[in-house]
Amino acid sequence: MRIAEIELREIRMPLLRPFETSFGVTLDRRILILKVSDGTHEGYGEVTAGEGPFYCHETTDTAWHILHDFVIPRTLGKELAGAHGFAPIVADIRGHYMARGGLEAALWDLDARQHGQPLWKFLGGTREEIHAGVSIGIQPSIDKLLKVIHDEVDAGYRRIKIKIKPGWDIEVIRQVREAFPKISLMGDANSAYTLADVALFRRMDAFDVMMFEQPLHHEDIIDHAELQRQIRTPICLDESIHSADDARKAIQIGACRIINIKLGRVGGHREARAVHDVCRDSGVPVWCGGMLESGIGRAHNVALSSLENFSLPGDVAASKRYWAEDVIEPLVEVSPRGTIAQRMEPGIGYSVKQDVLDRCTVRKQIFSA
Ligand code: OSB
Ligand code: MG
Repeated sequence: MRIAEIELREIRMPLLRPFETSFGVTLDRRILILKVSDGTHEGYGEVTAGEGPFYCHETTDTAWHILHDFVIPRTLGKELAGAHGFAPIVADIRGHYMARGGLEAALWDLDARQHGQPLWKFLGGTREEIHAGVSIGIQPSIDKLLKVIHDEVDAGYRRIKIKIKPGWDIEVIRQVREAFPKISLMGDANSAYTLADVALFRRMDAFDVMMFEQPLHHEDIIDHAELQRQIRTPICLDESIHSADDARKAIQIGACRIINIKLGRVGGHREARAVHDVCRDSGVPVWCGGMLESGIGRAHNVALSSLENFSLPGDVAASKRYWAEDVIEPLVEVSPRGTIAQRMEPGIGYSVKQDVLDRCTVRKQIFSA
């Protein structure tokens, strides 16, 4: 596979609703989109970095810098052993997984198209439909949250994730559980707590929560292992896991019983698959996380979720939950049974709406070999 041209662009897309987590509020997304071409076929990928360095150190702008100055120059004109051959040529770059992962994803789309195969099959996936869940941001009131949950359950979603933070946790979970005794419910803290909160988590054990996602520091596994020893509810790691090695260590010391895999956070499909395999071999289920992606990143998440050990519903939801207008067609849609069907077309299986993409674009650069 020889990469003749790479296009890097920034698009701006307003979210339909503000999304609030323990680390801040997002209203307008600034997303980097990569297009790669071998002269015949094209592939699309998305950088999942946020606007500010709050979920992790990367931002839209640091990703542009790393791609522009380091990742793209190394990839352009190179003869790669398929998308699989990309990771080794950027292996010496430390961190910046989302920047690398955006280009890596585009290369997998291209590789799958070269082989005339849908990406999910090309990745080795077997799930022809995946189970969709939703991530619901912190709301102005518990009543408002209950209403949002009601609507999402009505829409068919199989699992409800709520964001928690100190002051928006046990009372919220108590009331949600009271209003919805049967739903699959989980809480995501995005690192808002410390070991000083063990007693609080022990009290929250009473509400049959599927898992607490990343309760402690974004780089920690040691304290998570201590917390997991003291609570019954499974811990799921998100921020702390960037590689299969991280996953192996976290599982080995008992820091989690579930792992959320995000394509960008681990640097692309190759490492995502490796994390998946480590978890599968240890009996740890995984699910696919989301980063408020446009349709391009979302399509990659749908394909990734087809791997066998993605046995729990992920944060992969319908385009219309996020955008008035998405950049792909058809839109990512969720059935009344809470499922998303895989596409049978080559590559990501969705086509990019060039006019919408161009309208959202605020900067673009083309690199030719
Ligand atoms: O921690 O999973 C997270 C969004 C931005 C940053 C971090 C997270 C999230 C989500 C949203 O929970 C998932 C989605 O709907 O895309
Ligand atoms: Mg999370």
